[in-house]
Amino acid sequence: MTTERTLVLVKPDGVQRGLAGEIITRLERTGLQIIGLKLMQVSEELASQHYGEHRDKPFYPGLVSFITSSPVIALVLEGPSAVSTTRKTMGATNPADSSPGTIRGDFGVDMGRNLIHGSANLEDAAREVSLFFDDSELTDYSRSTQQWIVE
Ligand code: D4T
Repeated sequence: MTTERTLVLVKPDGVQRGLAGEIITRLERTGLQIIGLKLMQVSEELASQHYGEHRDKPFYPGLVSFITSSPVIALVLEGPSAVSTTRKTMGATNPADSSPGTIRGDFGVDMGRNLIHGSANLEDAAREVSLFFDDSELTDYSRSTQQWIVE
């Protein structure tokens, strides 16, 4: 079993609406382990690096102004299949298409206010984790519950 790391952002709408705890709880309950966490203001520069792949899309300006509009909570989660487990817990990009029981399906109705970001694949995860966190901000620790989470 391969251990993965993924970057999660509780976006400004999640923080402003007081849903950060609920969102983090849902991710934590999967069994994935939080190894980094901080409240931070995303700068224009960081936003443009993070959303570089969307630079030419019509929704890009709105994306950058939204993510820089108010603080986000950034997390690094670690565990088996961390990338896909997080994406499944989040739901589809457009909350209108997200299933009930997912974070976006339960708390969102609009594509531009989809509450949470999670890295799309392992390559993006590695890049995004190092964009948002210094190595010194990530913590290596073991949990006594781990034997009840992973065989
Ligand atoms: P993020 O990156 O926020 O986790 O979302 P996804 O990985 O699920 O989706 P994405 O990269 O394709 O889109 C990034 C971000 O842009 C917004 N968006 C997207 C939008 O406002 N209009 C659009 O048409 C699309 C495709 C929503 C998420």
